[in-house]
Amino acid sequence: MPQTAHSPQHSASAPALALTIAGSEATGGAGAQADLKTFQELGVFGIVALTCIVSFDPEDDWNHRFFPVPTEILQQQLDAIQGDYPERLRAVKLGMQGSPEVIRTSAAALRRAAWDHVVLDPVLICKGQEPGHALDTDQALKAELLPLATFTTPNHFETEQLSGMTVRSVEDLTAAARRIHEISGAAVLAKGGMHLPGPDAVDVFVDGDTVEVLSAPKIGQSGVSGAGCSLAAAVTAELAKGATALEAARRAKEFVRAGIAQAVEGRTPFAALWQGGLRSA
Ligand code: PXL
Repeated sequence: MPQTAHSPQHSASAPALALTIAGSEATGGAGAQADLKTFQELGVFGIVALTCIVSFDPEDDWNHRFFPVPTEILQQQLDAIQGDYPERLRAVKLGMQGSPEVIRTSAAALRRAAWDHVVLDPVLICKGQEPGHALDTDQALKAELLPLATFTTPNHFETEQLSGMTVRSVEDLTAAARRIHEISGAAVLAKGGMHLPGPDAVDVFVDGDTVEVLSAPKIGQSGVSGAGCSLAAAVTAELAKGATALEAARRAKEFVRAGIAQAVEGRTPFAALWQGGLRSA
């Protein structure tokens, strides 16, 4: 390969790198847009391989319209990225995959390289997808991606699905997070969000013998778009910079709390998290 003026030395202040393999969400609340903004905000050089394009439909109650990126095109993106940074890229986040074929393509790319951190946001359903199709996607995600994850961030629904347990309390959430940790070997940050009763938004972190309940007052009455994506992206960014899994979970929760407090209102039913929340907190 030809040497260029800027290879092969990297300055000591060069940023850490992080890749997200995720979908586009056009209004800028969720998906790859949220991931990239989060990476940038936390001082990490962000890279995207796009899996699908989601556009909410203003004429149909903002339901999701979903267009999958053909797997050859995802492969081309991954080839470019992995060819460019064969050694430096050690942290990846997996967001919405959307189909079993995309999951297999992502899993194969992950197996081709050595990773320090594989953060799985196990996005299981997206409105606008066929239920049968979504079930295949769920099974492929469990079979192909969960075993590769070093950290996973399931929401309430995904925690129930992945653990096979019902979650109605913090104790249930803890038991389910432990189960997912046993199945996957990954650090687990299971999110109660707005789904558990009480004044606080409670998440449970489980890794080996460490169990920590992370709690912060709920803000508003409904969820905010991009909260799950930004949380997992913030975990990925902090891990890429060298944080421990527990430190990454704590900082990510703080990042998301500040972003929800200053969410951006539009016409969709959910406001969008502002990734700059900590700057003006
Ligand atoms: O929040 C889950 C999510 C992830 N990725 C994309 C999305 C959504 C939800 O709308 O559109 C691309």
